[in-house]
Parts: sequence; C-alpha cells; structure tokens
Amino acid sequence: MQAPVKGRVLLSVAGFDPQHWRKRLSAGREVVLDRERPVDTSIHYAVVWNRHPGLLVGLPNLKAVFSGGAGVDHLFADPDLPDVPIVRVVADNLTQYMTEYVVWRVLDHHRQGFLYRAQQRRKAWIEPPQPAANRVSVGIMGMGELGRAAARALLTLGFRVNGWSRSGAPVEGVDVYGGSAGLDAFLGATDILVVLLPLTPATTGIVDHVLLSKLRRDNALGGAVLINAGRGLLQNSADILRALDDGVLKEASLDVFESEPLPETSRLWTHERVFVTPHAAAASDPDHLATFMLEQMDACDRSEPLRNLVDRKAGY
Ligand code: NDP
Ligand code: OXD
Repeated sequence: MQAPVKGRVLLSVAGFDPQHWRKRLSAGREVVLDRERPVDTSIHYAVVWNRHPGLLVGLPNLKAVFSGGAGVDHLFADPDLPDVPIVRVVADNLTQYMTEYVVWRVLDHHRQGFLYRAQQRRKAWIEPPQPAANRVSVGIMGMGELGRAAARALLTLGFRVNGWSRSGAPVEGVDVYGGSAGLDAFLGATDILVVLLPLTPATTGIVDHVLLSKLRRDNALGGAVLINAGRGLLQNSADILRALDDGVLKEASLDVFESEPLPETSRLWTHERVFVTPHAAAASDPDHLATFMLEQMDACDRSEPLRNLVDRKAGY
C-alpha cells in the first residue's frame, strides 16, 4: 500500500537563504516558496520568518505555523495570522550561541574592554583596578530558555545573577524577581542588565530612561551597563543615548534595534561606549532545525501534541 501523500510546506524566510532551508525540509515533505493560487488547499504547514502580513491567508488546510526563530513577534505583527498552533525555535545550538554572546559581552564590560581599547589607541600602559566577578551582579530580564542558559554560564564564572520574569519561577542559584511588583527591586540589585525578553505588548519600549535610571550605578564597575539581545523595540535608543550621556549608563552592547539594519545616521554607531552587532547574537540554523520541524509536522498529522508551542494569549 502506498503511503498517503503528506501536506506541503510553505517556506517563506526573509533574511535567510531559502534554498538552504528548502533542501533540509525537502527531506520529509514537498516544499514550496510561494502559494500557487489565492486559495491553496495543498499547504498544511508554514515555516516563516519576517514575512509580510497576509502571507498565510487562503490556506484552509494549514495545521501549524513554525517560526524560523525563537522570537514570534514577527508573526503576531500580522493581523491576519490564522488561528493555528505556532511552534517556535528552541535549539541547543541557538541557546549556545546566545550564551556565548551574553558571556562575551558581560566579560568585555566586566574586564573593561572599552577602557583598554581606548588606552591602546593612545598607547597608554595603565592598569586600572579590576573588581572580582563576585562583586558584580548581572540581572537578566527574561528567564526563559535563553536567559536560564546564560545565567548558568555566568554563575559558573562567579558572577552574582538576578533574574526577572513574568512568573518569577525559581531558577537554581539565581535571585528571581517576578512581574511588575518585582521590577524595581530587580533593577536596584543589578549592575549589568541583560535583556532577553520577547517582544509583546507588555514589553514594548520597556527599556527606557526611567528603567535604566533604576539600575545600580554606585557599584564595583563604576556604573551601570546595558546589554540587549532580545528585540530592538524593547528599547528606546534615544533614551539609551541620553542615559549614556547623563551618566545613568556607563556602557552598552546592543545586538538589536528599533529599525534594522541600524540606520547610518544613528549615533549608536559611533558612540565610544556602545558596542554594536547586527542582530547576530544567535541565528537559527536549518541544519539543526529541519529534522525537528519535520518530526513535529508528522506528529501533528497523527494528532499528537506539538512541542515548543507559543502561548498566543501571552504573545510568546
Ligand atoms: P522564552 O519564551 O523561553 O522566555 C521568555 C522569558 O521572558 C520568560 O522568562 C518570560 O517569563 C519572560 N517574560 C515574557 N513577558 C514578560 C513580561 N511581560 N514581564 C516579565 N517577564 C516576561 O524565550 P527565549 O528565552 O527562547 O527567547 C527570548 C527572546 O530572545 C526571543 O523572544 C527573541 O526576541 C530573542 N532572541 C534574539 C536573538 C538574537 O539573535 N538577538 C536570537 C534568539 C532569540 P515566564 O518565565 O514567567 O514565562
Ligand atoms: C530569533 C532571532 O528570534 O534570531 O531567533 O532573533
């Protein structure tokens, strides 16, 4: 008996090489880069990253949408997003990349990279005092898959680690604060703020001057530091620049921006105490993801539960 024909996959991943994704996903299903007609019944699954709104309209047999990344704000930005389950990326290699990024940026600020680079330009041989890691508190906003992994690595290096999440759920070795009631205490106990939140209506614009001014400035590092690898729209760049200029912030490392690519006119590019990366902290890799996605599609066909499902009400 012939195996039943599997539903097709619509693949639409802006900013990625679609042929790479297509090759990997084609191991299990027929993959199309575009619908063939306004109403296309052959498509049962979609793999999507940063595409235009309305892309998923007219797919009456769509069973689930797979986000090409960990964040799903790009999907919720579509007012016509169909009411089907959404699966997001949770992958060991993506988590590892993000952990590396966070550890790299925390260590660079902690070990005074900005100061030494400036000294090198002047050929200045000056050894400033170096605080021990256990005198520095790193506060992570967003204690999800990525925040928890970064916390574990920072604890191993000897930093004190605070966390902030919606639920305030406990994480071993971390002082976790929950919800808006816990936010001020979390900020007041934090020297280096690491933002790993999802972008939702509740978190949009949260990193503003008011929030930054609540960080602990009188600390072993000689000022507060911001690291944002979550989403650009979590932050207000004008407020970050103001905070850098008025002493609320000592330094910042930013991987994400309100508008990407970061416009050439942005002062963030040239600010001497800002480190810019082009949304490169942790990229999805189809070599690591396609098998999981195909397994999930088969599970969905068998009416089995999907893993890494997004909570549509919470928006992440
Ligand atoms: P998770 O969904 O696993 O974790 C999200 C965390 O944020 C949870 O701890 C959650 O709280 C918390 N949170 C959500 N909303 C709020 C709120 N209103 N107040 C307080 N805490 C809140 O996400 P991941 O860790 O997998 O990813 C986080 C984000 O990182 C992604 O959404 C994406 O935007 C970004 N990212 C960026 C990349 C880059 O290259 N720059 C790469 C990959 C991801 P609770 O635990 O209570 O649910
Ligand atoms: C993601 C990202 O959300 O790369 O995975 O930003």
